[in-house]
Amino acid sequence: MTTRSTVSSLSALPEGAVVVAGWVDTVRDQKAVQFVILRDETGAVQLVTKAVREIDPEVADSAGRMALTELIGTLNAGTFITVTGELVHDERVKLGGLEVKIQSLTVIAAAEPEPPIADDSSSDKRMDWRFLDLRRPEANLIFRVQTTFEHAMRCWWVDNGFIELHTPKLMASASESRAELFEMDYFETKAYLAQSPQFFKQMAQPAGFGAIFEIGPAFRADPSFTSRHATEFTSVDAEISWVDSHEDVMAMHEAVIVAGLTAVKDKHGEAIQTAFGVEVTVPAQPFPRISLADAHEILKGRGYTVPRADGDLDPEGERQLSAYVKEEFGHEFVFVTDYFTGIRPFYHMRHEGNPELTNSYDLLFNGTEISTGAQREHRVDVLIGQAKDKGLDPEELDFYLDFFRHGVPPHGGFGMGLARFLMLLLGLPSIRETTYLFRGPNRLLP
Ligand code: AMO
Repeated sequence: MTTRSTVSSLSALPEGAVVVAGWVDTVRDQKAVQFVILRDETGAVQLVTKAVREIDPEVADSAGRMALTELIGTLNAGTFITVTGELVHDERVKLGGLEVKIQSLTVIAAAEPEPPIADDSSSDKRMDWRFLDLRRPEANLIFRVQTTFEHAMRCWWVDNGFIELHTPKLMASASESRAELFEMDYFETKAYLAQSPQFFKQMAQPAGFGAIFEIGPAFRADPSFTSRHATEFTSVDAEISWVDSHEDVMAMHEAVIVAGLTAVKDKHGEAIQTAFGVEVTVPAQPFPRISLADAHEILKGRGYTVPRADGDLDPEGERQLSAYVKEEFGHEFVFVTDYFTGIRPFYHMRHEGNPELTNSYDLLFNGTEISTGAQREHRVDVLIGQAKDKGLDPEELDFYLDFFRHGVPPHGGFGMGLARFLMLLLGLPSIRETTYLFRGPNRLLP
């Protein structure tokens, strides 16, 4: 492996010989001197060399220096190179106060002269050339933030005795509803892509696992073209035994988010401020909680009546409610609780004594839903009744209903869209930016 110093490590190195490697950002080919801005995954550095335009027999290796000058003159932006040179610390150099004087330069893979995208290319064009788009330092930062956030959540779960699962994504039935379901041929039968790990994360409860989490893919055949929907997304899921209500799920959920955001703020707070102009806030616990019924009243008080007949919040309602919470509590998160039964899946537990309400919540972050959570119905006769109420055939759900026939603790959990979380954290316009490779109704490439 090439022994190279990453750009970000240079400032701590003494002056002297170094090898750097990366891609050419820009070349400034002046008469007497040439500058190359080299980027790698950690930053950008200025490389410099005197230009030698003709052979001078008086100067040692002037032929070699001239060949180097010519080579630099042909470098296209994007070309991957390795450079051996001399590191010099010089405060006058704007870019990081250092530069590398080039001794030799090797082209590893040349880029074609016309880059297919520019800074002002459309989002679609950038997605077509996502590997080039991802070279932008801000894009690189997004996925570093994602890594830190996931890692911190995972650490919190591991520290608290959770087991990590990888549940199958090929299923014999729908996992959320028959809407938005991808169906595929599967030998002599049909299979469906998992819309959520819902059933299998619940299965861990009668399995006696106690508390589990999973970060994995979920699929929805959703034909919409919004900034927050994808046909494949990364779902962050957790499920815990022995909950008294959805309150216990919310307490775990907010603790995990606080752990994730604390790590992100520590590690990337400054870089996020510089790149996106966003101050990362570690939210105070407990997050505000507002029942769905109260949310409607609050919105009415602000002059907004939610247009949906079923009572679910629409995107504008979510924005307005978040604005209210920000004004009243200075908080970026709000749990909207006790959703109406009509807009919740059959497996949500209903209120004791009020079957119109469920032990469930949505979590809104900076104006948009990022998560759904609930206590689950674990009493099999009640569960069958609720499935029938929703027009589902209990026979089709038999494998799932079996989970509740041989002993099961009360339990609950949540599912959260990772890309949505990052989009709202970084103030970006779409989950396309926070998904490594976005999948939508008309995007399967690259
Ligand atoms: P729900 O369907 O609300 O609940 O999904 C949970 C969260 O997943 C994200 N999400 C999506 N992200 C991108 N594109 C999509 N098409 C998409 N659909 C959903 C959102 C959403 O809030 N099984 C339940 C969770 C549970 O109760 O544990 C579920 O999947 O951020």
